[in-house]
Amino acid sequence: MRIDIISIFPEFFGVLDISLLGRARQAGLIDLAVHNLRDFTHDRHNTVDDTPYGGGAGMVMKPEPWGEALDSILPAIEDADAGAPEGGAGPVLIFPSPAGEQFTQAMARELAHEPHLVFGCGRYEGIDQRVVDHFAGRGRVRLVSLGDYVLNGGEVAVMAMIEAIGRLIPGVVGNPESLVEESHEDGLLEYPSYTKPASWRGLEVPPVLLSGNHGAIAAWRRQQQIERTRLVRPDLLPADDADAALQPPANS
Ligand code: 6GU
Repeated sequence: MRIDIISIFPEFFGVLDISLLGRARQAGLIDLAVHNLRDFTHDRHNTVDDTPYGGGAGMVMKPEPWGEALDSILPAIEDADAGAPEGGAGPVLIFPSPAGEQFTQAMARELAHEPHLVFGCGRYEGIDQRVVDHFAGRGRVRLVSLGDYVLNGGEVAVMAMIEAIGRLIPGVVGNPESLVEESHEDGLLEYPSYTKPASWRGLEVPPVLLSGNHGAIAAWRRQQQIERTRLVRPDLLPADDADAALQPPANS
């Protein structure tokens, strides 16, 4: 997968050199480039923002540097994709924004299949809306929010999205089985995990996990998932049919 990031803080993404995603890049599974938005300005101060039309607090990111930065990334892709079918082809252009649709595990799964993602990190009060409108005609544009709170800019949000998406790319996580039994993969929170020692500071590992009874262990884990989800995230359970979650997974 090819990933391009545009930001006024390219140093933010240095951590993508290390850990799981760093290894995935070294292995050639992820081809990632970070672009400095200020490289696409032409004034002495490398200005990327200005006051909002209509007044109000804060600053808005100017459209021209964004236009040039995205132009420099997108046409190269259209060449690379030459011959690809219309619609559904070309990169997905993602603008992190608290005004966007909510990022979910389902969206991460969907985006993990894309050959090319472009992330445009806004700062200040956001990017001139015409950037979004213009590029909506040239690619698939999505405004995406991490959740209902406000960050200072898109960088941390993009880091979270790339980590969630990147680990779903085949080969990035060594043991694909470890991706299955996780929070949100089956619509429930994950069950609690334990390792040795069996007794620690007076706390015992639940005996069923030491029983060797795989059926009983699976049933206990399922029960724990449902209880946890009911307690802290009841919104994840089917509203009119909460008992549906009590059914074992179809493949067990
Ligand atoms: Cl994607 N961006 C910003 N600036 N704030 C956020 C967010 C994104 N998601 C939640 N809050």
